[in-house]
Amino acid sequence: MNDGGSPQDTKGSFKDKLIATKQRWAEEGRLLTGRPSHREEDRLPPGQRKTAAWPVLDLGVKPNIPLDRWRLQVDGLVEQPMRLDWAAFQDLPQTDVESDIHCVTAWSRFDNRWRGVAVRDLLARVQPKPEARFVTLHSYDTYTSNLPLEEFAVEDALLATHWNGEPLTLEHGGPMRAVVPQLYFWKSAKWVKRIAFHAGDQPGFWEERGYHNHGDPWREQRYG
Ligand SMILES: Nc1nc2c(c(=O)[nH]1)N[C@H]1C(S)=C(S)[C@@H](COP(=O)(O)O)O[C@H]1N2
Ligand SMILES: [Mo]
Repeated sequence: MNDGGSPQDTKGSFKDKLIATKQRWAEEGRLLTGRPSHREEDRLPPGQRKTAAWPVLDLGVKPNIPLDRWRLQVDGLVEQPMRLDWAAFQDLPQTDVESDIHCVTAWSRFDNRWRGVAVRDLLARVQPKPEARFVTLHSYDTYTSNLPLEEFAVEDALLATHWNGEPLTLEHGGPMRAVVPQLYFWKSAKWVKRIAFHAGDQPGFWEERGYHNHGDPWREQRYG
């Protein structure tokens, strides 16, 4: 007799259960493939929200330096001070890195592809002296920012000339800006003209105006 215990019915009911279970897993998001190793909220520092746009923040001045007049000076407590023109700067090794931007005004922008000169390659050339512990970045718009040398020396800190495959636009700091991704973005000076190494710390533009001297987004060091 062919009743509900037949192999075909058993097979049919087993499949129904499997489908129902898998459907429940899908609703719960289980067994997802292609999931990043970290969840998005793990990449978002406290109090930040993700944006797809890239806002522009500056002091109201966008210094337009023609490349033939552009210079980068690196001085202070270094063994080999340097003054580079654009061609000499281009001759330094070029590095590609990807990093997230965290601005103190609470937006974060993920997955920025930067190209430029790795800070580490610059440090290898100028050789900071043992007493050098802090760095001040000076910009063509008179902006300054300060940071500990060990924060500047991280592996993915860059003197960036390109973003997502294109030359940096003027409004975002072109022709060259610093990118120090593990600190709030105000530390990443745009239009850099001088990098100075010091034994003591000197607060920069925003650090003198109520912003935190260190600026670690993961510890929410916004104001200080
Ligand atoms: N030279 C210079 N660099 C600067 C600034 C500035 O006003 N001048 N603003 C800082 C601030 S507050 C932020 S959030 C970022 C903004 O960079 P963006 O305009 O490319 O987003 O640049 C930082 N670097
Ligand atoms: Mo900012």
